[in-house]
Amino acid sequence: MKSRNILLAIPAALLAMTAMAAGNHAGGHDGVAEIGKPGVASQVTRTVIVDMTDDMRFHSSKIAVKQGETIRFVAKNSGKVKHEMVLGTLKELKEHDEVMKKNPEMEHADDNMVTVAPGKSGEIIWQFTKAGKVDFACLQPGHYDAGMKGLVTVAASSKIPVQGDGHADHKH
Ligand SMILES: [Cu+2]
Repeated sequence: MKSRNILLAIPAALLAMTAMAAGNHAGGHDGVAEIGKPGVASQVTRTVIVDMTDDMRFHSSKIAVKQGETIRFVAKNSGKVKHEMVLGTLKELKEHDEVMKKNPEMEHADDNMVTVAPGKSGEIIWQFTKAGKVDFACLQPGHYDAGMKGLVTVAASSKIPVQGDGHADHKH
């Protein structure tokens, strides 16, 4: 698709502005603004349960949300090995997957991911600020390659203010 090339051509200055607009979360993940931002518990509009199983699948792996929605993902590990749910762009997930392969014992944690022990569940609260697609995957070594991935489709909404123009009012 041509549109991907256009995305890659966004000047660094614009990306820097986007990062600033993302506000107080200085996580250093360049793609955070693209996939949304950490959500606030009091603003959760919906809970989505995602079951993670040892056949290397998420159930469901296809999730539909509306732009502006804050979702509480409850990631349930029904398997006997560790699984995790990591939200990101496909590019970020692939890069992160490579790092995890080289450092299988690496502990990693951030607002866009949750690592879950067998039989347990964990959660991610995430606000989808931009219409489009947000990928997710399990980055335990080998799991992504085995197909443990999914997709959140974010439908455009006209009801919320335009993001990132600095004029959005802050509601509580
Ligand atoms: Cu897994």
